Amino acid sequence: MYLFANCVAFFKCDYEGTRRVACVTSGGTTVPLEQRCVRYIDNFSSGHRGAASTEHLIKMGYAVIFLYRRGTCEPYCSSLPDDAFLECFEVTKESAVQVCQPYSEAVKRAIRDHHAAVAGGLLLKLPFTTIFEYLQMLQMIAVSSRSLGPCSMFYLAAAVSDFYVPWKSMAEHKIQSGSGPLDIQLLQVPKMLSVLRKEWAPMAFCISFKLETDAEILLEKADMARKKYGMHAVVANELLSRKEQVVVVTNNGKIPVYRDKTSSDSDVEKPLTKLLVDRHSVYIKDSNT
Ligand code: PAZ
Repeated sequence: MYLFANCVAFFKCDYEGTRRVACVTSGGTTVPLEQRCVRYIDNFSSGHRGAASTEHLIKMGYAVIFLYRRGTCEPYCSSLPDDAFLECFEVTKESAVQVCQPYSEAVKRAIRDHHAAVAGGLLLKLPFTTIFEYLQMLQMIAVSSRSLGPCSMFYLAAAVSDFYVPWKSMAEHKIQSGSGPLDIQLLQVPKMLSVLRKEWAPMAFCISFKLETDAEILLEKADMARKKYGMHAVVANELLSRKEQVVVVTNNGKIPVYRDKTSSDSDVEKPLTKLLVDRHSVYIKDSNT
């Protein structure tokens, strides 16, 4: 209920205007193995793609709902150490807390940019952990954003579990190790992308991501996903090169996007989001005619 109220309030302020709203999903979903969860299946996603893309989209005028895995990268934190709170701050002799000198500029910038985005109504961060939370929250966001029509964008960079244990067949208590080898049947997670496109937010501009480790099958699988789920674009990436290059697969062809290697602080998300925002502009224009 609280989440729904939050989303509605977030959208309402832009309803009269022309603000575009992107829902960026980020990080990996977990699959609990027990109802009183002690163990779960996880994946590698760091959330870097989603966090960096969020910053670029906000810079380009979007309001972003950042649906992210608790504990993964968040926008405006990339230049801070992993344990920012403990490493960036120190206690003075007078018991005041101050920023340690080497991090002074990075911390100030992160705090300033984050506060500006939140105070300006341009960033709403919603954390998830499990696949169940993720799908429920995505549905709620999509349904609440329906009234934005083509002005809403779904940028689905989260690594969503393919297999899960249904709640009803999940052990209630911690699985005992003395009972021999573990035999659990995982069911396939229903593909919610078609439901998102057809029912939850049929007018939204939808971009999904496809990750493979085998370059031979990547582009074909991305194009198959585009057609099967009716995506406007699928971003294809390989595990090892994902920070350097991606390929945007659309119905007009395949466009490679590279990180600018001449600059050390550049990322592939900058040209990627620019390309997708341009495509979104064309989509909005076509929807209005
Ligand atoms: O989160 P990250 O920056 O470490 O990696 C990004 C990514 C590879 C998870 C993303 O680009 C992606 O491909 N997501 C979809 C993965 C999939 O389900 O195929």
